[in-house]
Amino acid sequence: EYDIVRPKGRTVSFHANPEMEKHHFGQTHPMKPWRLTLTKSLVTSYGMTFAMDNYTTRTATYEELNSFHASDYLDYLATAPPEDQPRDVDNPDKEVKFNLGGSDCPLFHGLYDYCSMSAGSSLDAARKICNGQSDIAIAWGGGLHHAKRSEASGFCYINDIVLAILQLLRCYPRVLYIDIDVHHGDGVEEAFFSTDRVMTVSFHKYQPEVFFPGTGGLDDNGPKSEHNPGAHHAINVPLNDGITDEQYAWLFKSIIGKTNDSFRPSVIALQCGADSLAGDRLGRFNLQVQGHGACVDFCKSLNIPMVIFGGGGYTPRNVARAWAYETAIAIGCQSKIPEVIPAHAPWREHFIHDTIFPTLEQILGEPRANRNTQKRLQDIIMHVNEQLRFVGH
Ligand code: ZLV
Ligand code: CA
Ligand code: ZN
Repeated sequence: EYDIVRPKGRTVSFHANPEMEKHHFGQTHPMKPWRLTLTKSLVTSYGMTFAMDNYTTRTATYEELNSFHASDYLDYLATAPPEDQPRDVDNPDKEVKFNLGGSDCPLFHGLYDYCSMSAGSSLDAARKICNGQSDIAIAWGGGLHHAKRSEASGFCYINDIVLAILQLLRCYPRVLYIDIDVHHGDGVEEAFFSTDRVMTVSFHKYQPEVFFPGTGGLDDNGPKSEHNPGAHHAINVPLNDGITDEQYAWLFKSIIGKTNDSFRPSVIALQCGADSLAGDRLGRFNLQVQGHGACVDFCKSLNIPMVIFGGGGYTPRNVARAWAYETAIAIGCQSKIPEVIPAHAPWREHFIHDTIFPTLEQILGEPRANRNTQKRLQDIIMHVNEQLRFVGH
C-alpha cells in the first residue's frame, strides 16, 4: 500500500518471537516486553515486512547459553521458583543468588523461556549474517547488555549480545560493538576485555550523580596489563544530561568513523537501546527519533554486514517509533514512510497521547537542560583518538 519495494543489494532480515512479548516483569517494573508488539505492529502497518525477510525465531538451547554463561547460573535460572512480589519488599532477609530475585531482576513466570527467546532471536540474526543470507539482521528482542557470565544485572539475565558476537567471531575476524543505550554496556565490554578481535564503544550517561551501572569512564579502555591484546579496545563516551541530536550525531560520526578506519571491522553489532530518547522514563538525554536513527544510518553507510539489537527503552510508544523508524533506515525506505502513523495500525490509540495529530517524527518529552559543553565533547574526541593510535591492523 505504501509502495515500499525491496531495494537492490542489501537484504534485511527481521527476527522476532511473538511469545516473548507475553512475559511480564511485574506491574511497577519499567521493562515492558509488549513494547516489542507495538514496534512490530508499526513496522507491519507501514508495509515494511514486504521489504524484509521475516523470521519467527526459536529459543536458544542450553548449550548455546552455556557458550558464555556458567552452568550453575543457568541451572538456577531454569529452576528458581517465580516470585509474585519483589523480594526486598516482602521478605528482605531471603538470600539473593546470582542477583536474581531483587527488584531490578525479578524472578517472574516463564523467565527462562523469555531469556532463551531473546537469545534465540539474536543468535538467529547473527547466523544469517554469518552465512551471508542477510546484510542487516534485526533482533529488537535482544540487546540485554548488562548480564554477566554468572550474574543477572539491570533487567538483563542472559547476554544475547555476547552470544551473538561469539557466533560472529566464528566467521569473521573482527567485530565492532556499538552501544547507544543510555546505560553503559558493561557486560559486553567485560566479556571481551582480553581480546583484540572485538572492539566495544559505548555512549552513555555517566556522573556527576550516580547513574547505573556506574562504570564506563573516559579512561576505562580495557585492562592495561602487560600482554593483554584487549587493552585500548574498549572505548567509553561518558555524557551528561540533555545531549541534543546535533551534538550526539556529530560525536557518533566522528568517533565511529575513526574507529572504523583504525579497527577495520568485518562486521558491526549495534545495540540501539531507546532509553537515550527524550522523554524516556529512565533516560536523561534529549535525543529525537531522527538523532537516534542517524546513528543507524551512519553505521549502514559504512557498508559492512550488521546485526541490530534492541535494549533499554521505557516509554513504549517512543521505543516503537524509534525502532520502526530504524527498521525503515535499514531497508532504506525512511524517506518513503509517511510521517502520520497509519490509520489502520492496531494500537494506534497509544500514539495519540502526545499530540492531536500523531506523527512518527515528533518532539518527544520535555527537553532537559543540556549539561554537555562543546569543550568537553572535544576532549572526549581527543582522548578517543589517542586510544585509536594503539589500535590497528
Ligand atoms: O536499559 O528499578 O539503579 C538495558 C538497560 O541498560 C539500579 N538499577 C539499582 C542499583 C541499585 N538499584 C536500585 C534498584 C531499583 C530496582 C527497581 C526501578 C524501578 C522503577 C523505576 C526505575 C527503576 C530503575 N532501576 C532505574 N534504574 C534502575 C537500575 C537498572 C537500570 C537497568 C537498565 C537496563 C535493558
Ligand atoms: Ca550505551
Ligand atoms: Zn538502558
